[in-house]
Amino acid sequence: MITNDTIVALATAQGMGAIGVIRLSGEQALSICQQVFKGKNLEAQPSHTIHYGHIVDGEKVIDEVMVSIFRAPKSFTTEDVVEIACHGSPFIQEQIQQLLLQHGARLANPGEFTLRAFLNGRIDLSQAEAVADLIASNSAAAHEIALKQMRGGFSNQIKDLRAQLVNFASYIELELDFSEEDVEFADRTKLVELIRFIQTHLRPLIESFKLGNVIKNGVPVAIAGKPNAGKSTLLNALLNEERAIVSDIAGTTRDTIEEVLNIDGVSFRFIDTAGLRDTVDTIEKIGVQRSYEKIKTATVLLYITDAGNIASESDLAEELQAAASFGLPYLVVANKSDLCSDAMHMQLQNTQNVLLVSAKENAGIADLKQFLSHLILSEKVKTADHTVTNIRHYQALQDAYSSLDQVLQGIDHKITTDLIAFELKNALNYLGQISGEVTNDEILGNIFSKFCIGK
Ligand SMILES: Nc1nc2c(ncn2[C@@H]2O[C@H](COP(=O)(O)OP(=O)(O)OP(=O)(O)O)[C@@H](O)[C@H]2O)c(=O)[nH]1
Ligand SMILES: [Mg+2]
Repeated sequence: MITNDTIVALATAQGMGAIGVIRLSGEQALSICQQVFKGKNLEAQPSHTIHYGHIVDGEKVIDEVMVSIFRAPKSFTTEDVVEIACHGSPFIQEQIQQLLLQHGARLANPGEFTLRAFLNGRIDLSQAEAVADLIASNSAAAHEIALKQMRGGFSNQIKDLRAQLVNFASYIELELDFSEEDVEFADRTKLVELIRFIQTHLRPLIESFKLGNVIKNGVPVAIAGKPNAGKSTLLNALLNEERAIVSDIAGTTRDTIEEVLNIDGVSFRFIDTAGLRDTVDTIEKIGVQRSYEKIKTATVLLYITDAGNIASESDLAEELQAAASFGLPYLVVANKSDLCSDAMHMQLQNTQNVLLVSAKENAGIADLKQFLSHLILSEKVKTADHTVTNIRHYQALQDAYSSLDQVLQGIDHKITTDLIAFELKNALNYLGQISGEVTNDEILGNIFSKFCIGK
């Protein structure tokens, strides 16, 4: 990987804007910019300063600009970085980029600025990935997690634990060199202790992924129940928009409908489904099948029931039973509270896991939103300080955990030192992949190709 040439890219979004920022990074950043800049001798200016001037192509003025200078090593990439803030016309931006290319810069690859920051040791790999997550974050919760990770997050902790394990691994390797002499340089009891200690740190991180992943992508909430219960009306009430078709004909919704709503800084993905019933209608049947599939992938189930139809204890018990049968965290939403008898109203209010609402009259909708946000935010508190949102990290953590299990079993069964050494090496390898202490071109290519150009 070549890192000494000077790269250029538009750092702001493509298209028209008030201003556009073009970024250069590399040894020649200042000298290349100077060749097209009129106003000052940039190369004589100190780091972290901003300068007014013009970008020119020979005699022709292209734009009036502000140029910021960040000298190595105090810059995003640790190289000399120059940022040209120009007017945000796509034409001007293109002209300036072309000029810089003509004067010796090279167009940056996707994520190449961040890649350089990583290769130059300014950030580790998980921090680099957090940069991409931060840019993509679209809710307060996703933003908070990405920011924590960008500041070092759990990868610092993993690095520490790994360093302790490296120590033991080197003693074990040493034993292999003296294999004829039957010596133990690595204290097995202490090794077992350390491994258990590491595992207690890995476990909550692994468990946090389930939640971290849904926070990043939106928490899927299935809205399910019998036909005509008012599922689509509820979706509309939540969104405050006539999104789904509502009618008094049972079996109105056939296909699933998904919409995202941000509640208290968390994105929820509401999925309205076809009413659950046995039907001979071919299309509705497919819809019902889809409902079951969608419910399976949801984090939370809102089981909607028509409170006007609940006449007895056994009716209620049946609906509660149906909701619980999916094995998900659920809430029975007793809809149509406006049609419900006073006695039943009282009873439903005092039943656990039941919330009375009227989707049609918009009653109880705020309580429902509060229930959902509490559910997720309290889960978040329960999980680790750090939340894993990245599937690559999740896999590496899991692999490291099971390699450590293998080492423990190996010691327990007194297997040969070379097998223990092998599993230890695997564990070190997986742990190292998270921060990028262990990496290869394939991993890097995979991560950085997903970045946008200019980041
Ligand atoms: N009185 C009253 N009627 C409601 C309420 N919510 C929904 N309805 C009515 O109940 C009927 C069915 O509503 P939908 O939202 O289409 O029900 P659904 O559960 O989506 O039905 P399917 O898509 O067929 O499974 C419609 O006539 C709605 O106007 C409510 O809170 N009170
Ligand atoms: Mg419907």
